[in-house]
Amino acid sequence: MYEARRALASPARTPRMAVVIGRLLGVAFVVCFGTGLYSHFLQEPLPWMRFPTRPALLYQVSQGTHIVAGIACFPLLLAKLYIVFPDLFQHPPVRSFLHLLERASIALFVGASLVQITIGLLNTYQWYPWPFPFRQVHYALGWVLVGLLVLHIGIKLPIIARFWSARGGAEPGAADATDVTDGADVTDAADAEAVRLWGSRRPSGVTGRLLAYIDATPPARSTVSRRGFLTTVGIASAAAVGLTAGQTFAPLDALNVFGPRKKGVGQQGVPVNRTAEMARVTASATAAGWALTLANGGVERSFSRAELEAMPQTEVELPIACVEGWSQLAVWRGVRLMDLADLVGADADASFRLTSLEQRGSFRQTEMGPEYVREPLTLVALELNGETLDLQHGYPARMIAPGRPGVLQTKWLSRIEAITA
Ligand code: HEM
Ligand SMILES: Nc1nc2c(c(=O)[nH]1)N[C@H]1C(S)=C(S)[C@@H](COP(=O)(O)O)O[C@H]1N2
Ligand SMILES: [Mo]
Repeated sequence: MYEARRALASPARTPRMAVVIGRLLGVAFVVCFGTGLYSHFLQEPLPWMRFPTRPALLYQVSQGTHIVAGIACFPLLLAKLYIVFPDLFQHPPVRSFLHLLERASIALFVGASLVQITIGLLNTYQWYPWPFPFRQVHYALGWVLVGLLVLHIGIKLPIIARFWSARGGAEPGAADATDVTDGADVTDAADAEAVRLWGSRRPSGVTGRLLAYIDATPPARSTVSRRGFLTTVGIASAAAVGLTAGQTFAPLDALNVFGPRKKGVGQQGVPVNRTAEMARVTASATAAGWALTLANGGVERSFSRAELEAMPQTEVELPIACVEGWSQLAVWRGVRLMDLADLVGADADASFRLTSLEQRGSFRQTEMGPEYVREPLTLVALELNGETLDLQHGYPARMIAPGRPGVLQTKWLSRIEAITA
């Protein structure tokens, strides 16, 4: 076992490097969890929850950050696994019950992390090759991962504290001692350290002395240097992030080669996720008799598109910000929702339910809290970027409100009703 570990030795495989990469990975996980929770509760709010409607770009930024930090997890997690790889083969594999628990928590942590980032990434490409519902599983795994992260930090706290700063391992006798891979000066104290930190040590006796001699000689073929390793991880992370972040952050748009959507590509310069054909609304959305029904208790009023056009119009600049991370700023024009709410005498604190012409599909009906209903930027949009709303973008009328995920920006509206508790 010791020989195997030695064969895997590399200057990049040190506790210090594990801490350096681990810190970045930890930050990325926490950022993903925080922004993920925000996205979750926007879509499934607890009854008392209210959300900020400004800045209007809030969700675009938070979900864009989720995807960017999520994508950065790929190179970082691979780097981390590379660093601790020899440590995954400890001998004996299980030393005690506590050790078994520690090993099991690591196995679960690694496995769950890989599943989480993989299904997340595939989801952004709208590829669902698994038989379980993505959101529920991704949400549950988020909690599992945060729990395991806390446990992991707790267990590794001595190493983390010791190697937190660059000078940490460099105290006399400590640096080489803890660095199982560095060869030179491996003493018995060093072995003890190696066991404590990495859980493996040299055998005793003649073999041990022989290995000590080999240890003292630098490895024949030089493996990855620390600097080389960090540079590689840095370039990989920058590439993964830089080549996709443009789907959210406009200045990077030119570099967006891997993101599933491009800014400006689609009808009226805005990408389309689900088309009218997919939603099977082509006939109903273009029917001459279309009308939008506003309801509040027993009060109901219907408006044709011409009647909506005759009402006071407002122009706003708001993004479509998809849960999958892409977003697109656009100019919308239409009737303020609060004006329509007043026409049916809705209470100021009433929530609304929006229903699409779509007959099936998870976005057929959505709900909206009073903070969005009473927000002057919230429109029943009739125009997009200076033209009549394209059928693909929700003609005859669609919802557009600030700070909400794209899934809640209901297209092909048919009915808007106050929810009476
Ligand atoms: C440790 C890493 C991650 C954590 C802790 C995490 C956590 C979460 C959470 C809690 C949600 C909310 C789920 C819900 O609405 O119920 C979420 C949503 C989402 N995450 Fe992650 N995530 C991680 C990594 C990733 C990665 C790597 C990607 C893609 C590159 C990704 C893509 C998504 C997407 C697309 C959603 C929106 C789902 C939807 O509303 O339909 N996540 N994430
Ligand atoms: N009725 C209905 N509205 C919908 C959807 C849908 O499938 N059906 N898709 C939503 C999603 S996921 C997004 S991101 C936005 C995209 O709006 P766009 O196609 O105008 O860009 O519409 C939302 N509104
Ligand atoms: Mo979306």
